[in-house]
Amino acid sequence: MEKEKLIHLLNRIGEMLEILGENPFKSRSYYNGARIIEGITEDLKKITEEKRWNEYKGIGEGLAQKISEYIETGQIGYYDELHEKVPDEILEMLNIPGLGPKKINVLVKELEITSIRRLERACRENKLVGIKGFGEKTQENILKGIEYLKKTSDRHLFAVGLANAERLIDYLKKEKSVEKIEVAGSIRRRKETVKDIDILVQTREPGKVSKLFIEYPEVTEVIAHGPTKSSIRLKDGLNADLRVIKKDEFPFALHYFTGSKEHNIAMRSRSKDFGLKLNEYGLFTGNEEKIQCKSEEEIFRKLKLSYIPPELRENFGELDAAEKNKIPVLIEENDLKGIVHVHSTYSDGLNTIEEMAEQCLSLGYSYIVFCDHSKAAFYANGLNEERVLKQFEEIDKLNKKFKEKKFKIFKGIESDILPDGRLDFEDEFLDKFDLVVGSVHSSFKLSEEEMTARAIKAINNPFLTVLGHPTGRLLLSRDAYKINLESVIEAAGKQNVLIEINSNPHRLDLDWRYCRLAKDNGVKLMICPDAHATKGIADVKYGIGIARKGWLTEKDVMNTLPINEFEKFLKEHKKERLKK
Ligand code: DGT
Ligand code: CA
Ligand code: ZN
Repeated sequence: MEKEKLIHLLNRIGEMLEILGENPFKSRSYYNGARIIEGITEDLKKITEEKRWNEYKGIGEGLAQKISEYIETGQIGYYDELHEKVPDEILEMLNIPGLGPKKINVLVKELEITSIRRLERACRENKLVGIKGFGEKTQENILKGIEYLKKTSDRHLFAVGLANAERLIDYLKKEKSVEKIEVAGSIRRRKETVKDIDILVQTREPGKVSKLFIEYPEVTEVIAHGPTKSSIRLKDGLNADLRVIKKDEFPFALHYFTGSKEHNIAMRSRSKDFGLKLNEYGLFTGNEEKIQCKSEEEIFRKLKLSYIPPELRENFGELDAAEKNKIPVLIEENDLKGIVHVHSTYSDGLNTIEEMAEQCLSLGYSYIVFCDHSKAAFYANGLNEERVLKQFEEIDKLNKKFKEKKFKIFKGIESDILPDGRLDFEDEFLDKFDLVVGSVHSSFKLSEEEMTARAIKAINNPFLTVLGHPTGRLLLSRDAYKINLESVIEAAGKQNVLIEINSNPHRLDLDWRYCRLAKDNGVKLMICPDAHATKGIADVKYGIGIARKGWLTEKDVMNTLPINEFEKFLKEHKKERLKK
């Protein structure tokens, strides 16, 4: 926590310096410092106490002094000083996709634009076009960015919502009178983004629990405080609602507040067909008699439905399936046997091959597939043929050591899909890999036809195993590129190419809405963390959430295979594809 704030402050100092038009050298040293801190695994306090910051190349004396100040006081005076000159209204403009501090500096200087509102007006009045370094295109993009911001500003990544919900629930459990506590809403349904945290509690002491709730240390504002409903704002920028529910109403409230709204409407309509009424308080007969239900399962049963897991409650056909007893057994976290698509220090990862492998082993997985970037991704230190071969040597060496632990490292690559759809290596070289992920990392602005053709050309390459993050979206910050996913999925099905569910919480790409289409086209999936550090490996849990939302079972996802079968699968898959 402490470290993350420090990283944020250093980056912010860099940005404020740029906005103020200071020497770029200066701001770069702060960005650099933030990156170095991010990579340090040692205790920062210890380094400060032992005055060892000079051991870190890139952290000069001035920076060391500020870091030490933060470690000792929790603040940086220099940050506050700059913040006086660059208020929040200006900093908020940084949230506009595509607008960086350097451009903001120009906008402030030339047009006295000091807020998003003013910026929007200036764009609409066509005022940016005349400024050096701007143009019609930039102005258009900024307007689009502002629109995007408006649309998404009250939403948060699922991972942020979940972490906040878990912390808050742990805290509330301290109150001994809490008999039941559940998170409902979009977090329980594992939506990729969430607006707020909906918490339901059953307790004999509503007053005590809601008092504890509003005294939560992470509260920045109490929005409402009452005996059955309270609402707070958290420092991470999202709200949490607490509802105190009576014991015999709990399953009904849990079902209602889990939603989705569309699922609730369908459930209510089904109840009506049975002459019943369903709401957050209960299930009632025509003459208002209450039908007792002790659990959600029972509510579904009373409506002649099998249990519908929360992830499926999106009115995507789940009632029909439940009526026919056809709800699939959804994949679970511990079905995954191996980790596919991670980066190492060979390209832009923070940890070595050995560290990443050890982490997988300690998490109970039995294989890992490295997919570092290929040479076209020069910004990410992508590998050329020579460096790939060097990596292979290291992997071979490590595999000797891991053999007795029944753990294996596979050789993979995340090859760029070049703008024309070719992969980044010649076929003979691609043949050396156990697995090839192909991803688009450049030329995002192609037309839909061009982008679709690009992906399909890559799919037609017999050495491609998995299509990586198929839409390139970054949740809440960058829209998917234009691509016809239906055609891409169809092509993948024909060519027997797998599609990735990229589990990075910013991506969650393939989107859950397309998983069933993939399955219907015979496409298998791979749930990948795309981890750039040991910490990122655990992100596969978010991919599992998406796979569950997409109705997928263990059989649909290939890295659920145990190590021997996985190895066999890769070999046979390659053979099959080459035959076609
Ligand atoms: P979000 O936007 O990420 O917070 O999504 P939800 O689904 O958590 O939405 P929220 O927090 O507004 O409401 C929680 C649940 O309460 C929602 O999933 C279903 C239920 N609900 C809310 N408003 C309505 C409504 O007007 N009709 C029905 N049938 N249910 C509702
Ligand atoms: Ca909600
Ligand atoms: Zn990638």
